[in-house]
Amino acid sequence: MNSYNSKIKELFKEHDALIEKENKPIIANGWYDRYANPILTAAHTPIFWRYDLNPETNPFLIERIGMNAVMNSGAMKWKDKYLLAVRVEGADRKSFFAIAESPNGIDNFRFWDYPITIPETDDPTTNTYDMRLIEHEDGWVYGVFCAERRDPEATESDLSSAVASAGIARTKDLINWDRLPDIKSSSHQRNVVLHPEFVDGKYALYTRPQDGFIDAGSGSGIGWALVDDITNAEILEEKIIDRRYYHTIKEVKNGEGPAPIKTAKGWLHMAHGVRACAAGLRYVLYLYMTSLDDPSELIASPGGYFMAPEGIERVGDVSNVLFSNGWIADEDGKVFIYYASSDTRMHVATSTVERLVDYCLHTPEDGLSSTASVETLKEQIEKNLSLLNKS
Ligand code: M1P
Repeated sequence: MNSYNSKIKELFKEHDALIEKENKPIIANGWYDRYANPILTAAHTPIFWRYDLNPETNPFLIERIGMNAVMNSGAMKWKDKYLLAVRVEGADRKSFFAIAESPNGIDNFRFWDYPITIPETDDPTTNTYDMRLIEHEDGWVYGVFCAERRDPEATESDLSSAVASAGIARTKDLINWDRLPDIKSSSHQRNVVLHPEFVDGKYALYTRPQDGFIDAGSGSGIGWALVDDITNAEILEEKIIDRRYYHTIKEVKNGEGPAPIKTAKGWLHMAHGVRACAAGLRYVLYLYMTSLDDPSELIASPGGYFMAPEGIERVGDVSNVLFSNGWIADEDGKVFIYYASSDTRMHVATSTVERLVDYCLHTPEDGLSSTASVETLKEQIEKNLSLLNKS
C-alpha cells in the first residue's frame, strides 16, 4: 500500500514538473517568437483522467483511459487567465473539449478537473472538434465546432464517409453550455467561425463550404454569411472573401482560424492554407485583413505563409500540419498565437498587433507566378541597393 501510494505521489510529481516547466522564446524572425516547449501534450492531461487510482481496482497502477493527442484549441482571456478550449483526442479516436488555463499564456497550462459536457442535439454526433471561442457582443461566449457524423448515404461497408457540419453551443461561465441547433448548410461545413460583432444587426459567420468531407470541390475558399437568428442558424447566401488559387499555399483548401482581432487598420485574420505535395497535404498558417466598415471586404493579403511546421512540429499523427483556431490579444497589444503541430500537441507563439498588421500591410501579395515573384524581389533589391550605395 505504501509503495502504491508513493508511486502515485511520483506520478503527480512528474506531472507537476511537466506542467510547471518554464517556457522560453527560441526564434525571433521579427514576425513572432516561437517557444522552446509545447504548451500542452497528451501527457499534460490530468493523472486522475487516465489512471484509476484505487489499488483494489487497478493493482498494477496502469493507465485505464488513454489520451492520444491534444491539439486545435480555441482561446480567450477569462478572469485574467489565458484559457484554451483544447481538443483532446482519446486513444479511442474520439475528440472532446476541455479547458486548460495558464497564468501567463506561455506555460503552466493546467486542465480543469472535468472536460466540457456539450449537450447533444436530436441527431447525435460521433465526433466533435476544433472549437472556436468567441466572446460575442450579445453577451454570450460561443463555441463553434465541427460536428461530425457518419454519412447516412454511405454503403454498409463504407465506414469512413462522414458529413461535417458546424455545431454551436453557448455559455456564460464556460462550465454550463447550451447547445443550439447545428448550423444548417447545403455543403459540408468545417472551420466555421462567428464574427464577434453584429453586422447590419445580424450575426455573421465565416464559413468553408466543401463538396465533400475532405475535398473542397467547388468550394472556392473562406466564405461569409449573415444570419438573423443564431438559435436557428442557416447559411443561405455565401460570399467567398478569401479565395483559393492554383499553385499557392492554399490551393487545395483553406479555413478561417480563430475569430479575427479588431485593430485600428482593419480586422486581422489568421487562417490555414493547404497544398498538396508528394508527402501528402501540407497545412500552414497565413494572415489576411478585412475592412472595418465591411468585414467581408479583403484589404490585405500578404503572399505565402506566416508560419509553417518546423523541426519536431513536422512530425505527428498527421505530419506536416500547423493548425490554429485560437489567439488572444492582450490590452497592451501583445498577441498569443496558439497553434497545434501535426495534430499532436499545442504550442504558443507571441507577437504584437502592431507587428502583425505591419506584416499584413507590407508583405507583398502573391503574384501567382515565378516571373511575378522575381519582379517583386527585384524591386526590393533595387531599392535596397540604391539605399546601400548612398551610405
Ligand atoms: O489533419 C489536419 C486538419 O484537417 C482538418 O482541417 P481541414 O478541414 O481544413 O482539412 C481538420 O480535421 C483539422 O482538425 C485537422 O487538424
